[in-house]
Amino acid sequence: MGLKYIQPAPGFKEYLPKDYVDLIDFGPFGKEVDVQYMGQYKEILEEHPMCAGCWMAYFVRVFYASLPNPEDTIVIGTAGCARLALSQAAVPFIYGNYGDTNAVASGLTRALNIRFPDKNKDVVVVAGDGGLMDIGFSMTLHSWFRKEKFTTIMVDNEVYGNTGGQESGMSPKGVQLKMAPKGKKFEKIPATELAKLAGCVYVVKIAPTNIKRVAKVIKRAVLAARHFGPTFIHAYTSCNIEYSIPTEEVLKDAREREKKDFGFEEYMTDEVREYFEEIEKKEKEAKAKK
Ligand SMILES: Cc1ncc(C[n+]2csc(CCOP(=O)(O)OP(=O)(O)O)c2C)c(N)n1
Ligand code: SF4
Repeated sequence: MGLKYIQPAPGFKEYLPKDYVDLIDFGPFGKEVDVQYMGQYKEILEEHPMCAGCWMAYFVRVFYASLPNPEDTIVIGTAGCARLALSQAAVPFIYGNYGDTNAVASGLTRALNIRFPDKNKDVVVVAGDGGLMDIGFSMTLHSWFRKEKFTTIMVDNEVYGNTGGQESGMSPKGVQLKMAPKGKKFEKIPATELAKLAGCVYVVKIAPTNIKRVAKVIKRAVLAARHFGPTFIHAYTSCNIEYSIPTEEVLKDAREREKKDFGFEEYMTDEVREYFEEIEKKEKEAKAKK
């Protein structure tokens, strides 16, 4: 990882696959890319085997387009739908055992700090609601209590999608699923509230209806984790298959859920707020000078 690692030795470039060369020449490594130009440059994630029209797949694509320094990022995932795409991307990916992502990320973050004390190396966990709030619950919470400096992104499709429709702690109360036909008996776990209580310095709840806002919070979460402590994004990423949402209605569904129970929430500590104000002011000044 790092720009040097991505750049081939002189003379070697002509022997590399075209996809790789395009990534070096037209990809987002080492540059600022604006998420609204997705599709107009070589993306970190282009092909994946997730279901057609899956909103989680779209979110993962946006996630890669939003990383502040993709060349210095390692992504950790686990069993679940998202890893089908995460493992196809041009950013190093580690497959943590189901439930263990935040323990793996804790060790990795510490190791990177020892190996590269003067460089920023970003670790981001992207995993499902089952992986983070059910089976990985203790690993997730304890990484937050320990104030581990990495970002956790929960792609919440409110079901165990990858294994065919079991109920998750994040499924809404009353919902009937293929493998939970009696209906869920209790409310969704209040994940963002737990994150705040456990010490996350930046916490967001979001339905990805506004791509620029998604990009902004992902960048903020990674930067805040780099300097201050654990950060958490709870994103609604619907499952077309288990919730029978026709592909052409995924955005409509996301907008409806946004109104109902995924209204945008952004929490940050005072020191994180001051930090963003400072860097965003500098960014504006730099843009005005151009
Ligand atoms: C320790 C362990 N327990 C169970 C499984 C089986 N398993 C694989 S994916 C999955 C559920 C995935 O649900 P979620 O984390 O919500 O992600 P989604 O597929 O819905 O995106 C389960 C139970 C496993 N791989 N490892
Ligand atoms: S099962 Fe659901 S969440 Fe998984 S890839 Fe298919 S639509 Fe997406």
